[in-house]
Amino acid sequence: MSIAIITRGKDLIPWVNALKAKRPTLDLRIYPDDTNREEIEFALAWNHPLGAFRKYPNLKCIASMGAGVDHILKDPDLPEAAIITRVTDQNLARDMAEFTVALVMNHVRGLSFYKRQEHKHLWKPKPYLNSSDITIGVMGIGVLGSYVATQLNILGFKVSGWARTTKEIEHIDVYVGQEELDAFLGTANILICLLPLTKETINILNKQTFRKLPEGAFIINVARGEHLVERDLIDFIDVGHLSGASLDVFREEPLPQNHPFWEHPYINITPHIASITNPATAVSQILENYDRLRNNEPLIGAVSLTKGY
Ligand code: OXD
Repeated sequence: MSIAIITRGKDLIPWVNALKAKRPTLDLRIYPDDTNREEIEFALAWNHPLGAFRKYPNLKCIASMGAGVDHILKDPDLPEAAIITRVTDQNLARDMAEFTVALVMNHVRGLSFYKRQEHKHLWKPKPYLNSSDITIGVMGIGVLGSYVATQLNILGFKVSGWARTTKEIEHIDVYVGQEELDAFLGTANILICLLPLTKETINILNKQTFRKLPEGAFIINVARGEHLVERDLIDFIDVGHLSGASLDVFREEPLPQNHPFWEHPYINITPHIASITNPATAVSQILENYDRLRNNEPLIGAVSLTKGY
């Protein structure tokens, strides 16, 4: 068996090195320079050219090179027989938790506020809230979201989660489904989006959602740019209902030079770096799945096509 890597615009050197270091005999092919595509049953993919999988008539597994699979599922021409997997590496959850904690603390302790004051040479302390006075709502409590929620709770925040189906997470109030969305939003002083991108969650950060948040709520989006209706965010910050946002993901990446988010005083931008898959650790799961596929065993991180994650 051989593995094909099918991507666009990704630096493949660390991936090839990590795969070769773990499995020196691996027969690795890189699209579009590969031949004999009928030999390929296992593909690694990130942001592939749509339709490319169809060129591999015997594909049995398409493994995402990250936690998200929306870039694969948006292909209308997916081979029906292929199982799709995503990286569930515990390092991704740790990195995401560290990053969201940094964003939450930046907001809670007013670091961006003081940065703006610093530019004006202003020395004006303002009162601040303690973690126990703040409720953080985490939308999406899968592998990443539940870890993030737990870490924030350890810091003393009240944390609630919103999920599609019931989940038990110690110390976290879990709200379920559309019926409990309003109740979940009603208490969230900080709303963190960690949802998978599906047809149910696209544009979920919109004016209806923002309206239900308490006055002064803060938005953190570390999931996908398509979750957010950008104009609604700006409007709700500008009228003062939201206090601001930290965004790591955007509908268009890199964020276009003339985008209003760049100049907005209450919006912090980072370039999609919340939690970056480390090839050195992710390849262990990928090679494990490669072996499992050969042995007809269930794959780790297999995605449900109906749920979309
Ligand atoms: C991912 C990402 O899905 O980097 O892994 O966004």
